[in-house]
Amino acid sequence: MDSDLSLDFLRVVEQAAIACAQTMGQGDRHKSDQVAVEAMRREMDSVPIDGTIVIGEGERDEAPMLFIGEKVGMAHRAPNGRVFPQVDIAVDPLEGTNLCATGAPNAIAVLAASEHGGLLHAPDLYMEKLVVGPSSKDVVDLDAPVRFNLRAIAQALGRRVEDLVVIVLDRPRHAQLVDEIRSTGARIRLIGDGDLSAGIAAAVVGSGVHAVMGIGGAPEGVLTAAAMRCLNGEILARLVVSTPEHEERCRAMGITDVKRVYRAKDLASGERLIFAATGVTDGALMRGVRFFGDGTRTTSLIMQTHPHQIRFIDSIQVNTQKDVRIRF
Ligand code: VTB
Repeated sequence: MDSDLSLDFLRVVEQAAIACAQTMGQGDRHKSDQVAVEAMRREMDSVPIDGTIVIGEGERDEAPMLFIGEKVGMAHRAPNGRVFPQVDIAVDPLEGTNLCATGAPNAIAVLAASEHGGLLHAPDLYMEKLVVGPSSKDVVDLDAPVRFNLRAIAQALGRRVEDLVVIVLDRPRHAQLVDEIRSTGARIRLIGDGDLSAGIAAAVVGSGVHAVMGIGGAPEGVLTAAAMRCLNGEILARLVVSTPEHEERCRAMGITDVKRVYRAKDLASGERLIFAATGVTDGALMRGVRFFGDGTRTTSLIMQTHPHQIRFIDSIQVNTQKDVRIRF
C-alpha cells in the first residue's frame, strides 16, 4: 500500500467531520451519523485504491453505505483498466454519535487502512479492553486484578497509583470495575461515549490519561489497535461472547477461538497501516471543527507505520473568493 495515500485518507475523515459537526448539539444522533457516513462515502471514491470495507456501518441489509464488504475507491467508481492497490478499510465516520448530538467533547471521524488482510474482521459485539501507552505495554495483563494492573502502570510511569487517570465508559456494566479502581485510589474519568479517542489519548504522553478499561464495541477495538500500532501503545482485548448466537456471528467472520486475548498486532496485523482521525467536537488531542464564515478549520491526527510517522494536522478549507484572513 502506497504511503502517499495518507493525505487522501486525511481528506476523507476531514469531510466526514465537517459534515457531522454542522449538526452538533441538534440532539439527533442518527442524523449526525448519517451525514458523516454520506460525506465519508462520497470522499472515499476519489481515493486511488481498490478498497474493501472490513469494519463499517454493519451488514449490507442494515446499512446502505459503508457496509461490510462494500467496495470503495477509484477502482470501483470509474474502472478504466488502471490497477489500484488493494486496501482494507475500517471506518467509524462518527465515533461518539451522542457526543456530537449533545456537543460533548471527543467525538471524532476516523478510519484505519491496511494492505489486504491486515485488519481483523471483528463482529459487532462487545469487547473487554485494556488500553495503555508505550511505557506500560509489557506490564499489564487482561486477566490480572485491576489493582495489579494499576500498580504496574504506576510503576512503569514512575508515579503513585493515586496519580493515574483511568477512563471508563459510564455504564451500569462497569459498576464493579469502577469500585475496584476507586479502591486503589486511582483517579477515574467516566465518559458518556467514545472509548476510541480515550484509547488514543492513553497512548500519548501529556494527554493526562494513563489507561482505558472496560467493555466497549469490538469494531472500535480494531481501530484502537491500528492507532496503537502507530503510537507504540497497546490494547489487550477479548470479545464478549455470551450466547450461541454470538458464537455463530464470530464463526461467520472466521473467528474460531472466541476466548482469545488479542493484542494490537493481532487486531491490526497489517504491515502497512494508516490511521486517520479528525476532531468533530473539541477533544484531548484534536480540536473540533470550527466554522468561521469564510472557511472551516479542522484538526486531525494522521499516522502510519511506513514511513513511521505521526502528524497533527491543522487544515483550513476556504469557502469564498474574498480576501480571507487566516489566523495562526
Ligand atoms: C459506545 C461508545 C463507544 O462502544 O459505548 C459503544 O461510546 C458500546 O457501548 O465508544 P454501549 O452499547 O453501552 O453504548 C463504543 O462505540 C466503542 O467501543
